[in-house]
Amino acid sequence: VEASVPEAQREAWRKFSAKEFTTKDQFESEVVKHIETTLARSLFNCDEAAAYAGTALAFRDRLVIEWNRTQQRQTFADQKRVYYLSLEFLMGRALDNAMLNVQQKDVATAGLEDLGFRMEDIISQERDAALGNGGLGRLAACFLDSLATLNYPAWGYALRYRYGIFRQEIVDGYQVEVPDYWLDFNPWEFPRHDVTVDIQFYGEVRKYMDDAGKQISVWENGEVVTAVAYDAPIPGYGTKTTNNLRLWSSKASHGEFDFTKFNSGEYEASVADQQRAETISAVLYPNDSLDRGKELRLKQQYFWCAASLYDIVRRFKKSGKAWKDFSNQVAIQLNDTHPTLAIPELMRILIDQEGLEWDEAWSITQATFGYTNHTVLPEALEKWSVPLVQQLLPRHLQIIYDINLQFLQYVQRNFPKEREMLGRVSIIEESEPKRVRMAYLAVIGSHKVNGVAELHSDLIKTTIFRDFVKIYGPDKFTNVTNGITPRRWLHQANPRLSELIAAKLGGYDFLKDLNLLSKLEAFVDDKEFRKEFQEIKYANKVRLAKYTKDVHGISVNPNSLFDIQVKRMHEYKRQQLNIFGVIHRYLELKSMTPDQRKKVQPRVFFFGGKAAPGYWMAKMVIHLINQVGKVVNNDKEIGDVLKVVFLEDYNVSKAEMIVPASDISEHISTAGTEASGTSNMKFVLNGGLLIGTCDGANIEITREVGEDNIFLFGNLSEDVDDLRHQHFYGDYVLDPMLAAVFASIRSGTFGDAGQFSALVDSIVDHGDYYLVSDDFKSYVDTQKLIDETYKDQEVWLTKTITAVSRMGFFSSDRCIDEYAEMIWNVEPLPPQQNGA
Ligand code: HBZ
Repeated sequence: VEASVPEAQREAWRKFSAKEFTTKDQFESEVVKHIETTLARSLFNCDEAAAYAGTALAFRDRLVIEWNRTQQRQTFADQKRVYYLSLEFLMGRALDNAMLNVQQKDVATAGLEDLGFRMEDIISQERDAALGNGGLGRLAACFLDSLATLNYPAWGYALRYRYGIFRQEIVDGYQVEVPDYWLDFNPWEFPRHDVTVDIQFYGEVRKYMDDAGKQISVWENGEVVTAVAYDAPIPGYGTKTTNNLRLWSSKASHGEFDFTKFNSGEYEASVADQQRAETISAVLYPNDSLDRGKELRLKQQYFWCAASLYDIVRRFKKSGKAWKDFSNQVAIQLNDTHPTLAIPELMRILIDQEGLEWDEAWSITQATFGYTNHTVLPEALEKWSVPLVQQLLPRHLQIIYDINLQFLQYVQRNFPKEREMLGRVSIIEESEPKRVRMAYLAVIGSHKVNGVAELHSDLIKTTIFRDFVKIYGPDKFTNVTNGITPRRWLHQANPRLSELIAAKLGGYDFLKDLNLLSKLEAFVDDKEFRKEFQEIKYANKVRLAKYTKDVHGISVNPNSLFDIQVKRMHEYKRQQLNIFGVIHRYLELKSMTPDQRKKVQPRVFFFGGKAAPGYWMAKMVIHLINQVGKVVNNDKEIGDVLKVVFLEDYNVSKAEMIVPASDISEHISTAGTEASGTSNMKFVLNGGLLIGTCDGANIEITREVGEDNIFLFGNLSEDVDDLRHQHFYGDYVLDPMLAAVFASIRSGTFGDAGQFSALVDSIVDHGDYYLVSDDFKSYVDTQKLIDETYKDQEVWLTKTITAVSRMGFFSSDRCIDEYAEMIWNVEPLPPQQNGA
């Protein structure tokens, strides 16, 4: 029962109800109040960190007011809600985003100036909330921004990791991982010590017959860990809607210590129990494309799914509605297979706790869940060992077997002649030990399955889920091409460009309706506009050049062509292709006369990205990039014509500085391997062109911006199988330019060749799985074309402006509307109910 203030006293309450600041003076008064009282500091003791804290707390208060109101309105409206389950939300910094979304950054900038601080310095005090690995986690963050901006009633659910993705340091050219303890000061979260859920692990299942002769299962004698909710407000842009992101933290179920143990002298045991419980939410797993099958990871997944479902079901039950209405009130989206245990968990709640029959529980479950797939790479598909699931979640394993039995019987009835299909589609893989195929469970337990770009959505239907298309028909499978939020990735990252666009289009409406960018194309020949557009790009390059000098000690000329590849390090993303191309360029330059060299378009190659700590091949590529940089950057003969920079510790806040500074960015995965990519969209939106393969969203970007405004190269996904076969049978010749690159590596040009032999061997001797050699010539030729094209700055500028104006499709607002209509069947709160 919730306590509320009696009717008669509400008048007094309302009189003093918290109000938002709207003026500079009010803002300053809030900041000073927080610094003096909340932080207990003074005029004589206020550094930038304190000024950040005061500013953040002032904005936090603002958000909280709208957040509370939004929750009330959404409860009152009683519409269907969306729950986005993601183990990762790569949020980045919150302050700048909050200021821009509530449209008070100007007020705050002026206020801080009065108090003696520069806004830029204050913003950069904040640590990134880095609760994610890469694209999947950042997509979830963009989706939250769009859900709030479009007034959908929506919650995110995740884990409150004590350590987010590790910080990357480069020491002697090698990656070193440093822990990211980010919670030191986090004003954006609210602990809800009253919102807790006890989560069970291990134990056993007891079955008995009830009086009516029905079989009942009880899961008992397990170990219990408590989930505590921490909430973060998610403000929409230019709306009062402020949604909620709920993060679960684990703690021992009996509070700090087990006092029985503690009092009986078992101090160590009681502390150890407590630490064991807290370990569950301690750290984000840093693998972005490999399934490691670790018990702690499975514990994280169940802990988070069970706590979130308990919360969702509790909220539903408060409405007093019947179970048949559950899926009319609740849509749950599974971001990859990580939350798939939510499917058997909902079945367990409905059957074991609520007493529903299997068939009804199953149709509710299927109608509730949607599943998004983000990869076709086999090594990334989650499969949990049956003995592990049996031990940790004995009741869930029974339910999974029951789901499988029902499913296989259905397949047998409908495809009686295809007996081999049963083994192929079974949720249980008959390996040693047996394993649960989580992607199959997710497909079977959801009403819709989507890929994240057209090519990818087609590929899942013909590869990993081929049999399921036959079983369920094609309508279960759909596509929602990824998108990005233009608030963070244009307005926040590139304020001058956003302002210029607003000046031309007569306001900032394009930030809410990105298709309005198309009107920019009318200005493509406008001299003044072109000049300003180009100046902004140059200024953004100067900013990155300054950073490169300050942090890495490398001088780069902002008049060079800036070529950027920033993303997680992975063989399929082919940073090795890029660096081999750089070596080829270096060898060419070395063979030229000084006069010839002067005619070459100067270029800076920027790289950035983390390698999973156990992925030694990816780490080897980082090392090679740094070694090449060391040689090239110090070669007096080469000078400014070629520079190579590895930007340490790539993350969201650095992306906001890096992305607007590109002339060209590289999205060069082996065709058919990159599900979508999202940074490709960010770069084009900020006036950079792409060099890319026909993969993921590159294909749709080409469709939108036109073939003339993108540099595509390489083999197509339909040719990949044949090419791999040719390598297997030794039926190919190594490209001679690539052979020369390898020869120079082997000769020790970039340090001891032994350090890179596994990388070279993987291509020369071990089948070149990612087809680097097959695409090398096409890549080099296309880079040449880019040099030529860039020489005519007017032509280049026309391409970039045209491309920007055609990027409307890639707003995450469009994605969210598609999910809402095709998958969730939810509506935004209408204006009269969203506070507008
Ligand atoms: O998801 C990425 C895809 O590689 C990229 O193409 C796509 O644009 C993006 C959004 O749909 N996938 C990931 O980022 N995946 C992970 O980070 C990941 C994290 C933990 C895992 C597996 C994958 O266990």
